[in-house]
This record gives sequence, C-alpha cells and structure tokens, in this order.
Amino acid sequence: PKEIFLKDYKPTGYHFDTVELKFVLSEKKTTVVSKIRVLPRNSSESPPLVLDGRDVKLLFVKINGEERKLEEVELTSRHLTLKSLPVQPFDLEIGSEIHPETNLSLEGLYKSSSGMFCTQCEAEGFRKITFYQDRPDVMAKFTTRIEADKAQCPVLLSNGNLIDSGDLESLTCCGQNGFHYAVWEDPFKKPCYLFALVAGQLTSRDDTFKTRSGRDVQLRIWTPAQDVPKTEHAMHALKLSMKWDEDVYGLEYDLDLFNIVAVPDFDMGAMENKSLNIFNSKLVLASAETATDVDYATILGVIGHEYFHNWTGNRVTCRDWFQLSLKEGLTVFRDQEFSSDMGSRPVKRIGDVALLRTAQFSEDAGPMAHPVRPHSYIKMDNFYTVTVYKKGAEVVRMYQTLLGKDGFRKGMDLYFERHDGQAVTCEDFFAAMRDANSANLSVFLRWYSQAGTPILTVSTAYDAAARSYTVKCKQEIPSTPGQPVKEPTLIPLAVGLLNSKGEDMVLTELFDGGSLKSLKDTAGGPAKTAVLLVDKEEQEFTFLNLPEKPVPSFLRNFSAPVRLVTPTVTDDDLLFLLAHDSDEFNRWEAGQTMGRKLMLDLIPKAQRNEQLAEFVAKALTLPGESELMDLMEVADPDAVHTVRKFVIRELASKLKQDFLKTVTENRSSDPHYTFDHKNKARRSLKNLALGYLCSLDEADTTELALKEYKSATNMTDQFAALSSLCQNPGDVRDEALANFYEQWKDETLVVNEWLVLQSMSDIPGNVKNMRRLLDHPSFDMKNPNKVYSLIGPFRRTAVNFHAKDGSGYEFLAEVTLQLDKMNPQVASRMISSLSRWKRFDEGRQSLAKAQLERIAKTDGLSENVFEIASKSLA
Ligand code: DPP
Ligand code: ZN
Repeated sequence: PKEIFLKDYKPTGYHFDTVELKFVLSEKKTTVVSKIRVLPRNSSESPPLVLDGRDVKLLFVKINGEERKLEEVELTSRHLTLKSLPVQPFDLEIGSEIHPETNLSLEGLYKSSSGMFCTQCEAEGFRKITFYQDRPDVMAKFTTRIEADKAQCPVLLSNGNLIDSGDLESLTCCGQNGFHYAVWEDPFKKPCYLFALVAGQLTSRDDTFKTRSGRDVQLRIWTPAQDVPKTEHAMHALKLSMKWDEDVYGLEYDLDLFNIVAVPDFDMGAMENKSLNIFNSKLVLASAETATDVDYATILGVIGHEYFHNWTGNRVTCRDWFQLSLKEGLTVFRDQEFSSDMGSRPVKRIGDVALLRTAQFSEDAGPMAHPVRPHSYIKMDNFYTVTVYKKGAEVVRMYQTLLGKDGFRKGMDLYFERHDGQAVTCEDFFAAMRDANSANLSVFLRWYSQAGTPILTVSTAYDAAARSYTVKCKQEIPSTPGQPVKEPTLIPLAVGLLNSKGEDMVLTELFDGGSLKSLKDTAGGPAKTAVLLVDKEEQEFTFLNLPEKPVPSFLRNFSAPVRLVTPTVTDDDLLFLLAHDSDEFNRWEAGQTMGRKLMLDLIPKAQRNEQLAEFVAKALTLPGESELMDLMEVADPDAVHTVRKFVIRELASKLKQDFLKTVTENRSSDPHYTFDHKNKARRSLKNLALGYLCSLDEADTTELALKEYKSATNMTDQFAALSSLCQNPGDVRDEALANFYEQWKDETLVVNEWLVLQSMSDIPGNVKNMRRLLDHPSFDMKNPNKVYSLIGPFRRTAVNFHAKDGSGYEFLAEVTLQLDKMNPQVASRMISSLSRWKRFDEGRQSLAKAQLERIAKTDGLSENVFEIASKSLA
C-alpha cells in the first residue's frame, strides 16, 4: 500500500471541461460510456493522462472519435494511462462495464438490498464507475443519460435539471423490452465525488420552497412508497435549512430542483451530491411511534448539514482530500449553529462538546492522531474522522470567537466572492477571514497542521491593593505520531469574572503584557466576557479595576478545543459557578468537573477493593466511562465501571423520592407527540430519572418502568423505559427485549436500536449474546447500519469490549475480518477501536495487540484495514 502526501500535490496536466455520461443499467451488468472534453493545460507538450479506475472493465477508448487499440494503452488494476495525446483540446470517449449487482463495497454504483441502483462517490468511488481523473480539483460540467428497465426502475435521477426523458424503442437496447431513459444536466461545474445516480422504484413527498429572490424550488424526498409518511419531518427540516442559510449567510439555493433519496444500505450518514442528496434511511425517516427525540434532532442536523454543503463544499470545494476539513469543519459548524437556532443553544453546545471530548480528544491522543488537515494517508476513507469534522468545526468556531459574528460573516462573504466555482485550500479560508477583518490571526494556522489536544493551564492571583487580577496561562501540546515537537498556537480563552453575589463583573481594562486595552462587548457596551489571545507558551494577562476577588469562569462556551487545567479553582468555586455562572455551558461544566474529580478520587479505592465513600449529588448526568479512562495514567475499565455504577446507584438511592416525583410530574398529558424544546426537555428529564431509579433494581422501580413501557405513546418514552429495564440482567429484561422485538420486527430502524441496546449493555459476559445476535434474523453483515448498531456500541463498553479474558477483542477482530471481505470502509471503522490498546494494563495490551497482529498478517486485507492495523501497531 502506498502512502500519499500533502506536500506532493501537483495540479493535473489536463482539465476536464464537459463530461457526458451514458449509463445502461441492467440486471447482469451496466455499461458506462463517458465522453469528456479535455483541455490540455499546456499547448506545447502532452504528458501522459493517468485515469483512475478500479473494478472497471475497459471496453474501448476513442480520441476525437478514433478508436485506440487496447494493446496500445497502459492498463493496470488501478490506472488507465493514455499517451501521445493531442496538445489541442480533444474529445476522449471511454466505454466500460461494471457490476453494481455484486458490488458489496457500497462505493461507486451499487445495487441496494431494496433493489434500487445508487451511487456513493466520495471520496474515491467514482473510479469504480468509470475511468476518470478522480480528484476534487478536476471540475467539469456533467450531463448524464440513464437507460433502464421501466418496470424495475421507473424513477431515474441524477444531478441538475431533467432535460429529456421518454421511452426507448424495444430494439435499441440489447433486445430488452420496456426500457426508458432520462437525461440530466447539471449547469454547475463539479468534482466527480459529487456525482450521483439513483434508479429504482421510489415515491416522492413533494413540496416547494420560495427563495428570498422569489424563485420556486421543487423539493422531493424519495423513498419506497410505504415510507413516504415518515418523511414529513425531513421535509420540514429541509425548508428550515433553506430559510436559515438565507437569513444567516445570505446564501440562496441555486437550482430549481432539490432531491433527497433515502437508502437502507449506506456506509455514511448522508452525501451532499449536487441537487441529489443521498441519505442513509436512518437519517430521513421518522415517526412518533418509531423514532426518538434524539432521532428527530439528528435528522434536523444532518438534513441541514447536507443542504449547507451546497455552498460550503459544492460551490466552493476542496483542492485535494487533505483539505477535507475546509468543507466538513465549516459545514459541521454551520449545522451546529442551525440546530442551536432551532432548539436550545446551550443544550446543543453541551452535547457537541461532550462528543468532542470523548471521541476526538481520545483520537488525538492515540496512534491515529492527525491534524485537522492530515499530512498523509493510505486510504482517504480512514480520514473522515471526528478530528476532521468536529475539531475542524471547533477551528471554524474559533474564527467566530476571535472575529465576532459580524466579522465572521464578512469573512464568509469574502470567501465566496473570491472562490465561488473553485477548488481551494484551508489557507484560502484563513486568508478570507483575515483579509475581510484586517485581522492579525498570528499563529492560528497551526491548528490545521498540528495534531494533539493542547493542555491549557490557567492559574490566578488577586492583588487587593492594586485591585488587579492576574491570569497566568501555559500551553503545551503533547507529542503525537510523527510530530514530537509542537509550537504554541493561538487559543482564544473566553473569561468571565463573577463577584461574590454571583454576578458578572464589568471588565474594563486588560494588560496583556504588551499593552493596556480597554474592554467593550461587541455592541460597544460594558464587557462581561473577555477573550484572551493566548499565543505563547507562557503568558500573563492582568484585569484591572476589580473591587473584589472574583470567581473566574474560564473557557466560556468552550471557546477552544483544549484540555483546561485550573489548579487555583477550588471545589467551592465550582459549586459557586454551578449555581451562578451566566454562561450556561460553564454552569454545566462546573458540575462535570466536580463529577470527574470525585470519581477519579474514588478510582484508587475501587482498585484496592475498598468500600466506596458516600457521594453527594452534584450533577445528574455523569461523565462517561471512556472520558474517565482517558484521564487515567493506565486506563482501568473494571474500576471505572465499578465507580460509575456505584455513583449512579448512590445518587439514585439518595434522591429516590425526587426521581419518583420527577417521573410522575413529567409524564405527558397529551398522547399527541410534539417535537419541540419544551416537550423534549420534559421527556428527557423524566427518562433520565427513570434510568436512575432502575439502576436500583428494586421491585417498585422495575414495576414503574414496566408501567412506563406499556403506557408509552411514542418511541422516545417507550425506548427509554426499555433501556431502563435492560440495565439489570434477568427475566424482566429478557421478556421486555422479546416483547419489543415482536412489536417492531418489521421496522428496520427500530430493530436497529434494539440491537444497539444489547450491544452497549454492560451486563457481564455479553460477548456470548453478541455472538448469538450475529446469527439473529435481524442482523445482516452486508448492511452498514446493522454493523454500526450491533458492533459499534459494543466497542465502547468498558467491561465487555475490554473484558479481561480478551473475548471482546477477539470478537471484534473476527467480525472485522469477515466484514473486510465485503466492505473495507466499514471494517476499518470498526477496528479503529483497538488502536488505543497501549492505554491499558499489560494483560489487556498483549491480548489486544495479538488481535491486531492477527489482522495485520491476514492475506488479502484491504488497504483501509491495513492502514489502521499497521499504524496502531507502530
Ligand atoms: N460528505 C459527507 C458529509 O459529511 C460524508 N461523506 O456530509
Ligand atoms: Zn459533510
């Protein structure tokens, strides 16, 4: 396998101007003819034209209509190389044959289990459709003609506008009867990763959206007919997204048609193909009976995300795949803001930060650590990571924190003004932000090139005589693979100072070591939060004119993706912040910090098998097991699990009466399901209380949960009751699971959640149950959603995945190897959980390592899995 490096980027020798594709789809094979108008970059020489192609059978090549003998072209399993080409613009025509009906990789063109043809080209799937310069800086105008059997594929879709369609004479196509065709033209230049084709039996929910300039856009969401009722929420979300992008960024949709197709077999969540978004069904379909509040919220966010890509990703795209975060970090930031505006801003922020801290911080500390813009990869698919997406979004958010909302908008406007229709880099985005604001962003670009989570240590001193408060900052970025030494970066540290009444003090003046600055908020009023620009290894800032010693609120709204260490902040300070901080994120955070401290203090006791001390309730949702393991020198899954369970039970028993009351008082009086903030909040509080109660495993709490389960009128409540019951092994659990399956066995997405619940279980010895479920009729290794549901959550269980006897590691390795033969992308996502094996004790280390070695030396391993296994062992 070959590693590809950012520093080796070179533009292509040939532009592609227009591309005409013709597909003839049939049961046994598909033929693809592409006719490309090629423009040599240089009119004095003709370098070889290297086209990518995988699992594609070459039928013919023509240059300006003249056939090349196939013996004269160079063809390998990866490339088709053409030489002696004209130096003037020419037509290149290539005929090829592919087999979507046997394509289990779900890249390129494949036939879904539902019978429809569908594509997934990002990152490098187009090369499985036809020979092409498969890279994002090759942007062309596509016209796509699709021919297929009318009965099997009544609906034929591709990017852009439908310009022609009709029936074919039965003779024209290989003697087959009943073929028809459709021709689609996309007026916008695009890279081939945004190409899409869908053909099958689909029905649409139709609606329209009037843009702010008064154009009517047809909106269609396509699914199998029986699912159309479940697309109402997605359609609503789409219209909200279109309106929001106009209101917040002035960005209007640019075509008259916008299609979304739901597919049951899909590697990713969704794909932003120009005007033809393809979605994993899970992220489109919802009804009160079958989807939870979390599902509704996720659908809203992802519909927004893919729609927002139309500008950030499609109109302006990436020069090369190293720049992936240019579109993904930015678009995640946009979807986060959209969801915040549609619901509760602090709740959204808390959820996003919690995910960043568990998933991304741990990635950043492991063998797969990479910068937001990676320097190299073997398989690009392995870099669709939380670092590129979520840390990337934090990087974008920091621009906004540094430049203010208006400054950020100016930067966005300039970015589009400069780069519409281009394939660009992260520096181009940086430059637009900087230039639009004449800002000095100093060393900010290092966020893109350095991996690792900075550790920011902040300590304080109050000088009563001088009425000044000094904040001392120290930043340190840990070494990561290939990057032993790091340079300081620019960290925006948002600070508020509370007086003894718990109010924000007015911040008037700040001495930053070089100059004295007077502070104002963005509207010119008194400042209550100041953003300190920390860009050196060690630095001091002094607030002046403070009449009393403040309680500091650091890193408000999580203003930078760092690990904050605050040696001078006391437990009393944290309790005070929990009660008073005007920054709601930091109020939550104060409780989390206390929870982490208390639990980490208990861990040595658990490791010595001592009685655990009493614990007083400070916060309701506790930091998770992985987060705690990440904070330990040597992660100890058993002790972490014991402590966390213990704390939950202590809380539940101390607060039992309050929790019971919470459940009773937050039941709905209205059987009709409403997805809005008030009802969501009510349900989530009730269900959280129910979860705590059931941890007690007492007769009355079990009975209560059974009652909630039976009386539930929506999936949020029903599933929460089921999850509560499933905490405790035994007959009640088994019967509830069986009952739920019986009720929902025909609803795939619901059954998937049923698998999730069992996969994430911490009942002892769950590996056995996992093996049983592999053979259950509801499981199918070929379907990514099934794999994500049954295998995914298991990898996050402290006691079962990390079982002392190695059974969890062995199970995962076996599944990965089986999976790799069908779908390498999904297989490599699964195995990445083994990559942090060095964090554990020696026993677990050698068990995990043995499994990685077993995988690494397996014959016929995909590049995807090879990259993860070998880098994990390095
Ligand atoms: N580009 C897709 C998304 O993140 C993933 N392939 O929306
Ligand atoms: Zn995206």
